[in-house]
Amino acid sequence: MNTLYSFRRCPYAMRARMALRYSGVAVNIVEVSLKAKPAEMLALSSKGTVPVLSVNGEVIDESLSIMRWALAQHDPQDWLLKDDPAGQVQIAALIEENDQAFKVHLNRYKYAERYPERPMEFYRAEGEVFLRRLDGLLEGRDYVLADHPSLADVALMPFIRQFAHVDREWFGQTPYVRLQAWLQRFLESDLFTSIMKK
Ligand SMILES: N[C@@H](CCC(=O)N[C@@H](CS)C(=O)NCC(=O)O)C(=O)O
Repeated sequence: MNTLYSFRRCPYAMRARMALRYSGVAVNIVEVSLKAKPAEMLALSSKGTVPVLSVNGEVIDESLSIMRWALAQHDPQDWLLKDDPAGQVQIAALIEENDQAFKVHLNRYKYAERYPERPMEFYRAEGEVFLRRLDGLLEGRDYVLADHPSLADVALMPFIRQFAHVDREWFGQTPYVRLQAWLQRFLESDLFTSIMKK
């Protein structure tokens, strides 16, 4: 049986669960406590982060690799943009920017009291650059790289959600109305609601 060690509210685990669910691959999801990680998970991957996928004797312990593994099994809506090499380069670049730079800004904005060198608004403005960029990509289409979701949309969405939810009122009054609609569409999607069920 395929097992995914997951934590419901972890954005990396969310994106892995969405890709697995979309691909239709059956997985048994084990909700772990980050304070008391199960020994069997640590035996598979000693770095101790979720998500971890154990499948046919193989262990995949990076969320993006889990997503790519799932899509290699089944990708009915072409999230990989398989006939669009330029789009594939953009997928990788957006995810890289999200996981490296934006994630840092998000953490500092969310936990600004831990970074008292600067006010919260400073960290928020740093993250906002990425929001503006994504909003620009959504001009004339519903998803950031195509008129259907790609790996980039799904990989980024849990992080944009976190950023938006630090101060929903602030996010709601920004000029990024396309990004707001994009996020709302994901939040209401069967895909997202199904992976967040308790
Ligand atoms: N690069 C990893 C990052 C995963 C990650 O950092 N997950 C966090 C939870 S959101 C975690 O497990 N942290 C370990 C801990 O809190 O003990 C991935 O993409 O899978």
